[in-house]
Amino acid sequence: MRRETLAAIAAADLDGLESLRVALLGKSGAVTGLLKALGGMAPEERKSRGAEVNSLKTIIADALAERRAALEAAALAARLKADTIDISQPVRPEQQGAIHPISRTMEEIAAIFGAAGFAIKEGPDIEDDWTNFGALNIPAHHPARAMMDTFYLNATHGNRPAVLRTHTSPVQIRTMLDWARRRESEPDIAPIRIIVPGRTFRADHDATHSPMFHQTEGLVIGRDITLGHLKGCLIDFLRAFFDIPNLPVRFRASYFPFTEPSMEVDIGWSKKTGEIGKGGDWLEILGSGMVHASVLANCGIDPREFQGFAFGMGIERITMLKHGIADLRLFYESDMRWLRHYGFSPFAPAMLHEGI
Ligand code: 2NL
Repeated sequence: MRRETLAAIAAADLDGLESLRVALLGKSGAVTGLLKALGGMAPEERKSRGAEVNSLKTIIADALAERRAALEAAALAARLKADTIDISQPVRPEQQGAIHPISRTMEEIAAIFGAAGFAIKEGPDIEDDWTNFGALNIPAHHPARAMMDTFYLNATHGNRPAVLRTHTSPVQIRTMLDWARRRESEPDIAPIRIIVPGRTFRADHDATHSPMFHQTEGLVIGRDITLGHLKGCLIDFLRAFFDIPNLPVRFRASYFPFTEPSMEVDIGWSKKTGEIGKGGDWLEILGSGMVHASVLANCGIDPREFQGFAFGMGIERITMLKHGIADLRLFYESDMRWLRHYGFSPFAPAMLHEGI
């Protein structure tokens, strides 16, 4: 039996080996049967037969294990031989993409304000006319609401007319509404400090206007936020963004329906050479102001308890200024040569510690 079994093991493949193990050592296997038979023997006979049968069992178990190890090693060696990788083969010619300059500017703004503790908020492109206009103190017959300037959708949003948002301000409106609602159960929640980058839409198309463009707005609301905070914050931002430590910044009284007082913010430049930071001329960069008491009230915030500032800027314009891009329309043409020239490396993201 030993001779026949060892010959069968030596000739078996992996599946055959398992069948042999069951047939020999399994519950009703041949060797198991011999072991069971020991029980019915006289003590003398059991002693000599027992030694014999147990040694047979060990020999068979060892032979099974040895054959299995040999078969598995051979299978692995065959796979390693078949699976070789040709490391001398050249890599596929993958192309490296680039970050669009509009995205880059919004990332830079996020890095600067992020370092100052601002959170980023986003919202939908389609809004109802109350969130886009009414809440912002823009009256019913204001020219900004006219079809000439605003894209109205052939639809309603809730039961209000739906529009493509004309600025990112509705995101701040939603943020204030949520904040006021949350404050009812959490009176000590942190004040609002957000920036809102995103797409905006106006029915306007010429050399300096695109029907789709980008803005970033900011909003800070707290118990004791002042015009001084507004000025310090925007001066620091502009100097970081244009990377000019003593960049001249000028605040000029203006008007927006949603802020009071309102100020436009100019930076120093040279009209003649286009150089930013010197030259004695002024260039308008952003709009700002203290959030109008009616806007706070529209959002459920008591203007006797809270106040704050807001600002907004057009991304296309400051991107053109910073990088000397002459024509707005090139941003949207998807011309690969232009994108490769003006794009930014995805492996060098906007980070404040290196200077923007
Ligand atoms: C500009 C001017 C500005 C704001 C935007 C704002 C938003 C809320 C309340 C009050 Cl929810 N104000 N936003 C304020 C002042 C100016 O943008 O020239 N943008 C391109």
